[in-house]
Amino acid sequence: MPSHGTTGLAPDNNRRKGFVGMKNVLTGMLGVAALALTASVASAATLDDVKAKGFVQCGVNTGLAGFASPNDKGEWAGFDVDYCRALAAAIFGDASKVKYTPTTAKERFTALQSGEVDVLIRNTTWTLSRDTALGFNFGGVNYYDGQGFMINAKKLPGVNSALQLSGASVCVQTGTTTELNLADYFKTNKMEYNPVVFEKLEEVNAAYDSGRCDVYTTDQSGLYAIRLTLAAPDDHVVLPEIISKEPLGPAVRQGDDQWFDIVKWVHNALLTTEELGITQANVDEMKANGGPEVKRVLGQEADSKLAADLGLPNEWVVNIVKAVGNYGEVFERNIGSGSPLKIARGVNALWSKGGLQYAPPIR
Ligand SMILES: N[C@@H](CCC(=O)N[C@@H](CS)C(=O)NCC(=O)O)C(=O)O
Repeated sequence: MPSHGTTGLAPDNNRRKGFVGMKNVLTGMLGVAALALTASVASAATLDDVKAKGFVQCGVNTGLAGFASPNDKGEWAGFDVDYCRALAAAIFGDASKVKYTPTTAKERFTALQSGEVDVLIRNTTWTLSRDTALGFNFGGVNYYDGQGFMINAKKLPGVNSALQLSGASVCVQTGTTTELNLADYFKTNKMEYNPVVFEKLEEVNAAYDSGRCDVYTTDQSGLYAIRLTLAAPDDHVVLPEIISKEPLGPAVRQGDDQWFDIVKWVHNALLTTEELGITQANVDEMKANGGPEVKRVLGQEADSKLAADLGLPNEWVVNIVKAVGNYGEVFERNIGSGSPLKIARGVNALWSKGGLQYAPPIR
């Protein structure tokens, strides 16, 4: 595990790029002056930095099945991991050019602020304070989620609603919106609870599985992933209440619009290709024979500057789809019908199919 500082330095004072590039020049200068200078030097360099080192450093979970966890071969895999891979494919035409930094809920923001990671793609909820005080920008919502509760039905046989949980002990991970929503929900409903709080995911899971708490609360997607890892998954049920909005998405540091645009448009490209029926299997055929919109999206329009203006090679979308497929393919393979999680598309369906996923036009 990497260690992260806990100083919570303001992001503008804390960028690695500036420190590396200016290190020698600044030797001997006062620390305060150095920090002020690096703030301006650092602001627009993530793409250059990524290209120079030859890979994207992606902040992910420490291990959440379906979203980001090492597979049998020890390779990182999952829905969020495929977003990291899509980003690398867009930049380098090679999805393997990613290095992963596993982060707990608490560590993740320092990892992004400090420049240890270039992007955080780790079931992170887009909130106002993360967008402002923490200094981030969110490149869209790759998964619309909401917080839920899971109980052991054998232990609590009569419980079928969260409103019956007064007095329960509740396992929760610190550094999350989960912890805050939990407090709001019990207060609003005038119920008591006993929070059992841990920093590491495996500690929360072990505490719940051993019966140390009555309830597990986190994002619903997380509950489905965690249930599979319990000793007897079938004994556990997810209660029907969704108590919050958890729009999860990739986050970058403020101050680098080009990098923000790239992360945002990789997500939009995944959605757009699903909408246009461009898949991993047919992308070459679509590139050759598609209609004007398909050709434009796949970089085949004559004299197009779309990719160059983003700072990417012409076939960035082709390379994304070849590497990971479109959004629907990424979803189904990792967390949907083709995965052990079997999560329904639900609100994560495309807008044209009754869901919320909607990308602005690539033109
Ligand atoms: N979406 C929420 C919760 C995210 C979160 O960290 N959830 C936990 C529980 S599912 C998790 O992913 N832990 C994984 C880890 O620490 O590696 C947030 O952004 O605060």
